[in-house]
Amino acid sequence: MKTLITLILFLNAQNLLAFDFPKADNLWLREAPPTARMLAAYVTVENNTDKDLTLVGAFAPDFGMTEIHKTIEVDGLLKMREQKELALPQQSKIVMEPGGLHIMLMMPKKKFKVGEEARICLIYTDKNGNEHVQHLDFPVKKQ
Ligand SMILES: [Cu+2]
Repeated sequence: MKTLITLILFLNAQNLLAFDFPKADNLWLREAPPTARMLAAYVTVENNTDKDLTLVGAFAPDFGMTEIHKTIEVDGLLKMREQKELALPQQSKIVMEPGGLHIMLMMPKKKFKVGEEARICLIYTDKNGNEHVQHLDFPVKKQ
């Protein structure tokens, strides 16, 4: 019985590992003054898998709150809007970069210096509504 349970756990773990995540490139967390209450991170995710996905959010253990935002201009003012769902069909990509889409990291629990990394996890759903969490390490860089 114990062997069977171990085998089932092992197979489940294999299934989790087998999930094909979008390719993540150009990851970086923008260095901010030590007093900053909000930091921004950027990444390009390219869906080369055979599944249509939706990016539905992010979380980061070193921050109290994490959202995906888009900077938009409204009447000459720059505003940020939360993006609760970003479609990422097969063979498409989402580009996050300064002035546009970004991962907004709020309430930092520690300070980040250039050369360090921050763990940020992207949450995707597939067409069956299953969640898939991609764990990524973002190097801290100067802007
Ligand atoms: Cu923002």
